[in-house]
Amino acid sequence: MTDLFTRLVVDPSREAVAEGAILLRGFALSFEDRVLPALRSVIEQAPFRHMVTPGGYTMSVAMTNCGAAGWVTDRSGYRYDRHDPETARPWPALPSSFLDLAIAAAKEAGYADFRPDVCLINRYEPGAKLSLHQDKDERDYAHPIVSVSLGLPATFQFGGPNRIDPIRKYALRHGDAVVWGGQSRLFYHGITELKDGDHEILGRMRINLTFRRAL
Ligand code: MD6
Ligand code: FE
Repeated sequence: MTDLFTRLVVDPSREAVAEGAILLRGFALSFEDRVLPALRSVIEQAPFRHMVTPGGYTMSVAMTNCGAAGWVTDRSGYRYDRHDPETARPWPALPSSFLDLAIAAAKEAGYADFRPDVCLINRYEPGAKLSLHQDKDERDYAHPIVSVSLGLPATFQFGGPNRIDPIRKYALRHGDAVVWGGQSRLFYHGITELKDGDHEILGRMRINLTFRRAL
């Protein structure tokens, strides 16, 4: 059994992004048969919606959630809410396929104890983007975040601890997973405007699942 560092050096599907952050190319592909039907069921119970930022802008990315709470934004701010504000009901539970995927990816990246309690689901249609931001609404930054890309490819921007730090770009494709924590947990990142295209399974969209331990 080779150690994590050796695997990172020799395995071309493993790419170091930053201290504590690793890109696992194609990691989600073997989960896709279970994850896609589960995703469909979550979306039926908690449909995508375009949320409004505290500054009053409607986000181009449509969002929904599953798990013990969901990430929401409105004029009063960003927060995790145990209920879907649209329906006043609890968010759908985390499907077992989602949990299995997130736990396996985190373990592969060296975070063997990661147990997510929430999953934010982002939907990008052509032209949608997510401006540079930090993920800082979670209670404990010791936990990593697992991010899974599905559908159309996107350009992921990864910066540093300050908004003005230099940015590197990574192409994220269907089935790629990014796990990040440690030193880079609060680094700025974003997604540039999605290019039009037609993915063989998901059509004209990109879906991103981000798993966190939020509560
Ligand atoms: C996206 N992802 O990939 C947006 N945040 O659509 C994120 O904002 C993100 O991928 C924290 C950790 C991983 C991520
Ligand atoms: Fe983020």
